[in-house]
Amino acid sequence: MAEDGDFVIDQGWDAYTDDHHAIWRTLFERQAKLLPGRACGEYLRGLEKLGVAADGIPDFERLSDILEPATGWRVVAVPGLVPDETFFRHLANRRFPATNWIRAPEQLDYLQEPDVFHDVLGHVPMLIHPVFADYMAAYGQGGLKAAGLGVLHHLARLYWYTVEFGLIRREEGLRIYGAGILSSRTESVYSLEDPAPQRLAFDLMRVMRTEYLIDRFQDTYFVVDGFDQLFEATGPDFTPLYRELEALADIAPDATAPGDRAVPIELAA
Ligand code: HBI
Ligand code: FE
Repeated sequence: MAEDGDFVIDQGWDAYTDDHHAIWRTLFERQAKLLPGRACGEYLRGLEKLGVAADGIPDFERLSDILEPATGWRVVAVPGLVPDETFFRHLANRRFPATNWIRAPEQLDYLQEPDVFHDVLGHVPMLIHPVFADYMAAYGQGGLKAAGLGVLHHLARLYWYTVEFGLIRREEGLRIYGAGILSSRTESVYSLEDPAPQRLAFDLMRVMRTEYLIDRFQDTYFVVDGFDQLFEATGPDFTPLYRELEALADIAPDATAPGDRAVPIELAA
């Protein structure tokens, strides 16, 4: 499985200390209190099926042995952010590259680069959902193509506003599926309840035009109606879309644009 140049390392599960597992426990227990009623049901079921819990940093082999029969995905350990090309190739081959180290105690509330908590608590549970699992693989394939066309920044935005910070509409209200929110104590609340950010109905071209900032809460969240909508969005050949995008201006993270469909927070039944 490990191809040269794919940055895959051994997770080193036995090398984790009690302190490492204690940091995981602290972070997990915080989210366990917040996410019921905020995370989408598919995510919560994924967490349960994978046995991701407070006891400590999960063993990626164990997670992969549950994931693979369900959706073909495995979790591989990497030392941190890997080059875009490598990242997309892993996703295209249904390998989720998860960082193997955990943040320091003083970084509990924020860290720049994804650690094992962000990747495993945030991203992995959704990979047991068949449609989302297919979306992630399709995204990887699209990324390899986009890299070839030099339009990666457009696709990175799609990843950012769905896989990292996506919201989904349910009759009981808005729910979270984006990993960047699910793994953040503060943004789990802000994204659903704060009147400051705008929440817009998902629109593929609008998302691919919208810039993002990586070191603060989002000014804009995009809301999908379902994961089928997300998967179908990756259906068409993006080449003509990229040509269209080249002629359209980027949109600032906090800007509004013609055609935006605002989604109100109180989506009472
Ligand atoms: N590498 N390990 C890792 N994890 C990521 O989430 C990641 C990455 N490399 C690039 C990247 N994400 C983003 O630039 C994607 O949008 C391509
Ligand atoms: Fe992430």
